[in-house]
Amino acid sequence: MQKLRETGHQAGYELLAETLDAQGISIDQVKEALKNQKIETASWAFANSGTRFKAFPHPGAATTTRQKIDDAATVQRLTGVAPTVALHIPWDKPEDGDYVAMNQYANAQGIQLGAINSNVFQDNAYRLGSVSNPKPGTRQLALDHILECCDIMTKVNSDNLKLWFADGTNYPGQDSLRGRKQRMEEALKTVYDRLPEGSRMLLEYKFYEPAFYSTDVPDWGTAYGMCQKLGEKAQVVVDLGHHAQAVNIEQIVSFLLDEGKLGGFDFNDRKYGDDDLMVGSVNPYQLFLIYHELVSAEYSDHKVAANNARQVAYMLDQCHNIEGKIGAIIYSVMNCQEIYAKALLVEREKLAAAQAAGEVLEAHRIITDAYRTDVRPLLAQVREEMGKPADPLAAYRSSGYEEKIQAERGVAATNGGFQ
Ligand code: PSV
Ligand code: MN
Repeated sequence: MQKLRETGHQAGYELLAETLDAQGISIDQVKEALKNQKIETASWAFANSGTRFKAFPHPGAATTTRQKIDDAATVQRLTGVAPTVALHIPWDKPEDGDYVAMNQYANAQGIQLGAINSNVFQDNAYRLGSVSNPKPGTRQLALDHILECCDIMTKVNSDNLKLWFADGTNYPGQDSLRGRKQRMEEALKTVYDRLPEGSRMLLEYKFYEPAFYSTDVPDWGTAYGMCQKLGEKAQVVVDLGHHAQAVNIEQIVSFLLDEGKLGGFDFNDRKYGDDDLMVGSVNPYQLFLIYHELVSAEYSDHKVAANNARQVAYMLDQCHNIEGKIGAIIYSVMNCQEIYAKALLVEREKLAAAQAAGEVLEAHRIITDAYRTDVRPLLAQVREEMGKPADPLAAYRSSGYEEKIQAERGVAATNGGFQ
């Protein structure tokens, strides 16, 4: 494969361009879409992480937010499609409290700060939950934190407030399920009314963990219902690791798009639980089918779905426990590029005709043909046209950045589990 990568991509690119031309697909349109693709990185993915058993320290892993910003800027420099980095508060609270300076620092490194993620799951006060907690004082503590996140958004020019709640119960009878729903809705309403001008609230769902019996926003239907009540600035986030096995995520995506309620993605992959592995590493076909729904919506004449598809916030929410950080994040971005490119190659008109005629096998074949196309020469061409390395991961490995941060930062101490 190494040899194949080194022989250049020109012949493969030209063959694909000819094929697309014969199919009536504009290669320029495909390349334009790929150049405009955006994937947000997450600050916490640059730091050490682990399981509840052990967090292995990776030499050079970021410990400060400035280091995380430096690493995110490196990913952007090499890929050109990761211009923003999401923050998690208080993990990314500046020591001097100066968010404006932190934002300026990020901009000077060539990136913008992205979604502000609140954290209402780490304090001791949250044993029985945050905004759904039976105690009013704890609910207020959590609410104050989320409202502080709204203020931070204004300081760092962020348009997205991302909310995930660990709230739930461990035992039947522990609390009133309806009571918890009502407390959650009340808090969300207060936050919604305080969203900065022009921003969105992105609500994440997760079916279990850390709560084991009930979770207060367990699925997309609950998140959708809550967002629907709140108004148009509230939308649902789909984290690929937050479903039971075998759930059809692409169908959820299609439903939300059709309703204009898809806010964004937390991209990752998994085999069993919320494993936070690299996106596209275990089930790239699922990722392709999700991207196919997005592309179909974007190029459809259904206005709501098309507009929604253009505003989706794509983010990597992953934990790199044993494979190193920055290389893994670059590779994840490349996976998103590859899968998006394949989805752009679906012969959509032919597909619609096959579907209308009830030609099951033909419709399926059109989809799988696109999935099986080797788009790496196309992406190498796109990257070169963007002034980026054809193989960002190889470029990272030979850049000396990893050696530099290892020498400068050393090996950070970690505790037993998730940091
Ligand atoms: C929860 O599992 C989650 O996916 C949420 O997005 C959090 O904000 C993130 O992980 C980081 O803990
Ligand atoms: Mn997530």
